[in-house]
Amino acid sequence: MTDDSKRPPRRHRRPLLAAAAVLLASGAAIAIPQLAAAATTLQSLAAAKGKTVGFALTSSYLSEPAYKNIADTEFNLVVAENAMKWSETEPSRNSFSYAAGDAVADYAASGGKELYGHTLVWHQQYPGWVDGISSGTDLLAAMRNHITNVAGHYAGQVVAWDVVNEAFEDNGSRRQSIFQQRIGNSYIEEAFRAARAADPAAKLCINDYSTDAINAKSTAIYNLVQDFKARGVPIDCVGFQAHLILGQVPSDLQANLQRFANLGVDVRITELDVRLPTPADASELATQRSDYQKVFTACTNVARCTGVTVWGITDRYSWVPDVFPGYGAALIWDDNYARKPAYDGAAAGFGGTVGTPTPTATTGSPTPGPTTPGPSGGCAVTYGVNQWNTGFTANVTVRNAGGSAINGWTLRWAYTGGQTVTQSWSSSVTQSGAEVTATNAAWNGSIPVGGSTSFGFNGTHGGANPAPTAFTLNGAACAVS
Ligand code: 9MR
Repeated sequence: MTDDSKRPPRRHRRPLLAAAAVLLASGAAIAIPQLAAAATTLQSLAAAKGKTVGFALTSSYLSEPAYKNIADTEFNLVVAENAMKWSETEPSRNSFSYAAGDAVADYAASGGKELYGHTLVWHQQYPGWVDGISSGTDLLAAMRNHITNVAGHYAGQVVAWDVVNEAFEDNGSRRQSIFQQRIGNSYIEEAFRAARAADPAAKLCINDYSTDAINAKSTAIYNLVQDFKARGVPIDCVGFQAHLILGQVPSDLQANLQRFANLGVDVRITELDVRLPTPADASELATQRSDYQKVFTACTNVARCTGVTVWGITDRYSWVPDVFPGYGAALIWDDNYARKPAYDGAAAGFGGTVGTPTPTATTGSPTPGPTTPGPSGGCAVTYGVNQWNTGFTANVTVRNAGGSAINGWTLRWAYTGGQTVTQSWSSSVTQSGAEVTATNAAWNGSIPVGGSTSFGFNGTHGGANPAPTAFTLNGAACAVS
């Protein structure tokens, strides 16, 4: 983590304005500095909690401006989705290939983001030559050599490694991987010892899925950590992948994280996504928002939770539909890079105050939550409406009244009269309770300084149809007319 990312976000801009006013009143000729919009991002919220928020990067997607913009601005930790796995880094025995992994490391370094290493030993995505090794002694030598080289190569760059990934079955027994079968139970501690020797500064983690609850599998890892600690085998952290299903965040997630923390290791949510049957409807997206909030909240509430990593940025490139046909929409940004309600859930779980609470079956109708206004003056919104008995058509014009071009926009407002958006054009509009989020279409995301764009939608109302009184554009409050 860079020193910058540890610094709490700057909140107090008033003294600067007050000082400028005093100077102006005194007749001094000054240039008033351009005040940048203090947009709340996931990484600013994470940094304020002393945590990191990460994403799994596939470097080729950085050529898409929308992907890169989100990667650049929202996260302060990066993990390679695939580029540092054994098949990528040692495709033939003792011949190492770091180009793809280095691209991820370089991206992290250039943006001042932490780099998380994934993964040194795993029963998937290892090269075919490993399968040809029949003796335990030889496989142990090959595994040590792999770890020594790869962890050595990234020493000084990674903050942590998933040293061993997915070593257990759901019933708590050891997975019968080639490492387990040839080397035996000791392969895990051998891997951790080799990693410590190769990179003494990196935190060494064991990582797995379906361990988010207190269950047989997580208890097997708990027992392993306890045993390693008792015997002096190096281990510093435990990763909980959290590949979750909609509405199924374990109620004991936080308690589970805490019991590991109490053993004296760090914990982390390492691969979060929340899959659902596609296409997603508004109610599922609201549940997903709540799920994200629960996971981020659990991490917030456990001091030794270093942060949360999401397993990708956009639903467009998620691994989920390939592996679970008919499921997807598991991430925070949709196929078109529009923020989903899950974003607000994540932000709220890290203490952000954007958006509204998610309505649930037990809480009844949603209550508008607090909003975080940004500085005004950067945008101006005109909201016009034609209405009849229970229906209406709204037209919204967004003007860029700021000093720099807008490239991609999200406009948010709250409906206080129970209105529901039914159909939109020239933007993608989603609604979660009272909160409405409109995101640019592919063709109208750029608004030059002084320029404007318009979009519209149909909706229903229950008799009263009060116009929204506040809008935010990319997190900053807009003037309203
Ligand atoms: O997201 C990864 C996908 O692109 C790869 O094809 C897949 C290969 O097995 O691995 C995916 O990432 C996995 C991660 O490395 C370990 N935990 C489960 C993740 C999802 O399968």
